Amino acid sequence: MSDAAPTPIRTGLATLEGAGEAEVRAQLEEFDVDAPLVGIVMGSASDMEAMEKAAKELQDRGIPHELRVMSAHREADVVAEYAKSARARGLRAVIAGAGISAALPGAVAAHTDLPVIGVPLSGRLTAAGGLDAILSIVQMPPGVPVACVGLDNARNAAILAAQILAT
Ligand code: AIR
Repeated sequence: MSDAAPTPIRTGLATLEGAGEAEVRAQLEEFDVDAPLVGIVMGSASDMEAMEKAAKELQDRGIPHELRVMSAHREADVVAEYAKSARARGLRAVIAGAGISAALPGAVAAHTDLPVIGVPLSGRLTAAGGLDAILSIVQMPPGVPVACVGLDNARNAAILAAQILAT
């Protein structure tokens, strides 16, 4: 073992030793390490069972996330506000699941430049076994893309979000 003094902990703010330590610790505490990096949104509470699989995958990977219900059609203003503030709140990607006329991923993408991953959902109201939601999500206009995973495959959306965070 060396007798040398231990190397002080360096942070992006200062060196954690001596006179400034209390201030540096106070600043470090302002960083919320549990702040969500991925937002999971869905058009209805009836989508929760399918979309919870994304949350579980992120949970298993230790990626902080949040889960919200908001409909692109029933609560358009809520969706717009959520998307507009997403980057400033620290989110790095948004997973959006919806069924039937599944506008939610596109509505989110309209208001943020964060990557948006759509999850088309088959539900009790679906036409053509989920093809309605698939086409609603995939057929975005040029310049406003969303990614799209397979029908009801929220877990894949979470894996893709994790890959985006790792780039
Ligand atoms: N939805 C809700 N607002 C817009 C759309 N497309 C979708 C939900 C859900 C389906 O409508 O994502 O898959 C049925 O919703 P609910 O609330 O009637 O069960």
